[in-house]
This record gives sequence, C-alpha cells and structure tokens, in this order.
Amino acid sequence: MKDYSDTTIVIPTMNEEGNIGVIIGRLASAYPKIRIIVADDGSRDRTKDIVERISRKNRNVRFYDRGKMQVHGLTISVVDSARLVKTRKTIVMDADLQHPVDKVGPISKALDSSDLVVGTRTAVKDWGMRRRIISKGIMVLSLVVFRIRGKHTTKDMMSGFFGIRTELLKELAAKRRSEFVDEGYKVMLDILRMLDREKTVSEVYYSTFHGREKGESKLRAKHIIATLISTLK
Ligand SMILES: Nc1nc2c(ncn2[C@@H]2O[C@H](COP(=O)(O)OP(=O)(O)OP(=O)(O)O)[C@@H](O)[C@H]2O)c(=O)[nH]1
Ligand SMILES: [Mg+2]
Repeated sequence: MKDYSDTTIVIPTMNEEGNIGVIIGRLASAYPKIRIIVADDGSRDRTKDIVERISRKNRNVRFYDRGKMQVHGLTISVVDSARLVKTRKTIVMDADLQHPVDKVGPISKALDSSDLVVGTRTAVKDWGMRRRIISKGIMVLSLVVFRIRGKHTTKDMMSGFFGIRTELLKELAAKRRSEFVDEGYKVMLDILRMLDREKTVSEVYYSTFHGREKGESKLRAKHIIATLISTLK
C-alpha cells in the first residue's frame, strides 16, 4: 500500500480552530505518513494550540508560526513554506474542508507525471450572486489574458487546491520571489503565470465546492484586487 511519505500538504491558516483538527485527522488517517505543514499567519483563536497538540503525537505534522512576520497573506505563507518541505511533492489546500480530502491521493499520483496538478471544481454551491459574478468575471479575464500571452490555462484558474513538484516550487520561491503577489489569495495563478510552456499541467476534477461550514471567510475586496494584479502582472 502506498504510504504518501513523498507528499507534504501545506495548509495556510487564519483562525481555523473549528476546522484544522478535523482536516488533519482526515488527512492523517486517509494517507499514512503524509507530512502536513500548517502555515499560520497569527491566528488569535486556538488554531496554534490544536496543531501543536497534534504535532506532539504525530511527528509528520508541523506548525509554521508566521505570527511575527512582517508581511501576512495566503500566498506568501505558501511561498515561504517551500523551504520547509522535504518531500518530492507538495499539495496546497485550505483548512476549511472545502477541498475534498479524497482527491489528495489522485493529485499526488498525477504529480508523478506532471509539474503542476490543479484540483478543479466543476460546480460551486452556496455562493451568492455577487460572488459568482465576480468569480466568473475574473476567471474569464484571466483565461483571455493567459491565452493571449501564451501561458498555460486550466478550467479552474482560481483554484486554491493544487499540487506541484516541490523542486519547481522551491525554484520559483527562491529565484522569482518578487513575482508573487504576497498578500493575495491566488498563489496558483501566480505560478501559472510564471510557468514555461514546456512544463506539464494536468487537472483532477471534483464535483462540488461548498461554502465553508465553520469559521469566517477572510475574503475581502483587497483580495479581489490582488487577484486582478495576479492576472494582469
Ligand atoms: N496563512 C494565511 N492563511 C490565510 C490567510 N487568509 C486566509 N487564510 C487561509 O486560507 C484558506 C482560504 O481562506 P478562505 O477564507 O477559506 O477563502 P475562500 O475559500 O476564498 O472563502 P470562503 O469560500 O468564504 O471560505 C483558509 O484555510 C484560511 O484559513 C492569511 O492571510 N494567511
Ligand atoms: Mg474557504
């Protein structure tokens, strides 16, 4: 049986006490020996306590405390996590259970033959009209811009769930650090923008992306602007 010791999950967090223990539990039981790095930007709830308690028992789980860092953001948290990853494959997923744990295995497997693997949602539930329109608008814009520029495109340009060969992530994080939109939400969009056409990109589909059940969304207008910058940069 495959033990997933070649894969690290990076989970960016901000106040996820209601979700983080659950997602780590599900990942660890579905994927023995998988490594997990929780990249936390200074949660003011019990996120840190929960993860540190788990990591005392499970050495494969690590809390990366970014609380005192000068710049905070989902993207910079993922980029800065790159140097901590010791496995060949890295998968990024949210803490709030919106990304299906059962697709981690297929993404990890697809990384055997791809440089980047996108977890693509085929439907979105629970979103209001405003969010749908904004999301669709930015998606179409990014598709047009990326096609014109001869970049890779995927069916879900905005996915926060993706896998990447760690060597490639480390290379981008070290050599092209300034091209990431640090405080943005769309680290994969930045990566797609930087990727040469010789690199291989594939997709793993999952059916429905539900609204979060616990905790609050951190999505703000500034993130929409950051996404536009990621698209047009
Ligand atoms: N490290 C770090 N993580 C963040 C930050 N903002 C959000 N996150 C985490 O990034 C993930 C995605 O954030 P969400 O608020 O769920 O964003 P979203 O999925 O677009 O919004 P919802 O659909 O409302 O959940 C979650 O695991 C958050 O805890 C941040 O500034 N730094
Ligand atoms: Mg979410």
